[in-house]
Amino acid sequence: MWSYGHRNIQGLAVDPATNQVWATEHGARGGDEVNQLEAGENYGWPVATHSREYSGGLISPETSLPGMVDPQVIWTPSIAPSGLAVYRGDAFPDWQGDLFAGGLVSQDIRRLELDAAGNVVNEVPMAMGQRVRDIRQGPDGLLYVLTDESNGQLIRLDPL
Ligand SMILES: [Ca+2]
Repeated sequence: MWSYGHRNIQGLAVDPATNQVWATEHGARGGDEVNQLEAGENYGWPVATHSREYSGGLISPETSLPGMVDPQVIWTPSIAPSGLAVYRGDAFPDWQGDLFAGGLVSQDIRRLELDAAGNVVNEVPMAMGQRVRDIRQGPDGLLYVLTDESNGQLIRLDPL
């Protein structure tokens, strides 16, 4: 076991430039998370969480506890994160090192900007109008998005 206290990891990506591992996970009602994963750490579930039961009841009164790692991003209401990518291509210089998280319920992609220390400092939604199942960087440095509708699509993001 490498890390624990996860509820339901849906996106997992390694930054090839830093070897930092990132993961997105679903809460129940609210409390979806982006976590910066380190070996041996506890990420809190189910004793430290911003999520509630689907009925609305408390899962835990604690949102943060000593010895456990807080999420870098909390999504309440849930976006239902899916695939995750760390962008290290040449096609979008402004997005170098950013994280891209698909959203099933939010029907968008969340672009997460990091500071020099590697912490998430800004979030920019990119509306897709469809449930986003996965996002990956292609060998051409472009971004490819899979959608999840009955008429699902593979969409390539090109620079303007
Ligand atoms: Ca957590």
